[in-house]
Amino acid sequence: MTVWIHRVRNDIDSTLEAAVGQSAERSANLAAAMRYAVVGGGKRFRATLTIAAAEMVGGCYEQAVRIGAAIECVHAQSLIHDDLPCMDDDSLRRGKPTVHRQFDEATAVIAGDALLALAFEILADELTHPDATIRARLVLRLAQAVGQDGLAGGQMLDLYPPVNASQSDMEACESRKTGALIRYAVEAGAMLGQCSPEELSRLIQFAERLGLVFQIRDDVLDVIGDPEEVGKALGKDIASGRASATAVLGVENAILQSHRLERECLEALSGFGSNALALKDLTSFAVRRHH
Ligand code: GRG
Repeated sequence: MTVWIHRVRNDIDSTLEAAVGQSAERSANLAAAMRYAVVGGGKRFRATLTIAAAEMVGGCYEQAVRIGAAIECVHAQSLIHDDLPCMDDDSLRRGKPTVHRQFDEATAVIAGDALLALAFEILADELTHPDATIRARLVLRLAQAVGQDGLAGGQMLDLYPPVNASQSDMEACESRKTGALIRYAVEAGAMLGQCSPEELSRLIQFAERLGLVFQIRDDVLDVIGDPEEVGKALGKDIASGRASATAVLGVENAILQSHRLERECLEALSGFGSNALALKDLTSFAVRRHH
C-alpha cells in the first residue's frame, strides 16, 4: 500500500505540473500561484480514491491519474477560496502561508478560477478517455459536484447555517461541501471500468458515507487535533458559529457517528471482496486520520 500511495502521489504531481505548464506568454505569477496551491501538497485523498475505485473495477491507471489530477485542481480551488478573508480568513494551509498571503487576494481568486477551468480542460482532453460520451459524463458529473448541489451550495450552508441547526442540516451541508467531490472521485473511477448498475449503486452508497466520515473527522480535528500536524489553525468552528458535526452532536457523538458510518461503508463494499482492500484502507484512514 505504501509503495502504491507513493507512486500515486508522484504521478498526480507530475500530471499537475505538466497541466499547469510553463509559457513565456502567460502570467508567470498566475502559474506560480496555481503551482503553489496544487503541486506537491495535501494528502491526495480524493485522487487516491479515484485510482483505487478505477483499479477495483479494472479501469485504466493512467486515465484515473488524469481524473484524480482534475479533482485535485477543484479541491485546491475550493481551499484557496475558502481561506480568503471573505470566507474563513485563514493564513496557514498545509503548513505554509495560504495563497492570498503568499501572493495577494486578487491573484488567489484568479488562481482558483484558473484551476477550476484547468480541471475541466483535463477531463475534456482525449488523453483522459478516448470515448467522448464518457468524457462528457465525467465533465457533467464534476460540474454537478461543484455547483449548487455540491461544493458551492454546501459552502453557502456552511457560511450561513440555520439557527439551531439539526443533524440533518449539518449533514446536508457536509455532504455537499465535502461529500460531493468525494462521491465524484469514486463515481468517476468506477466509470473507467466494468461495473453493474447494482455495483455502482453500492459504490455510491459507500462514497456518500465516506464523504460524511471525512468531514466529521475534519470537524473533530478542529477540536482535538494538533495544529502542527493538521497544518492550519484549529478551534475555528465553534468561534465562527458553524453547524459543524461537533457543534451539533458534541465531540464524542461525532466520533461515534463516524464509526457508525465506517461500518456502513464497509458493508457497502462487502460484495467486492479483496478487490476493495484499498478503498477499505482509505475508509479507515478517513476515520482515524490526524491530519
Ligand atoms: C466552486 C469548487 C468551488 C468551490 C466554491 C469555497 C467553496 C465553494 C467551497 C469550500 C469547500 C471546502 C473548503 C470544504 C472543506 C473540505 C475539506 C475537508 C478540506 C480539507 O481536505 P483535505 O484534508 O486537505 O483532503 P488536503 O490538504 O490533504 O488536500
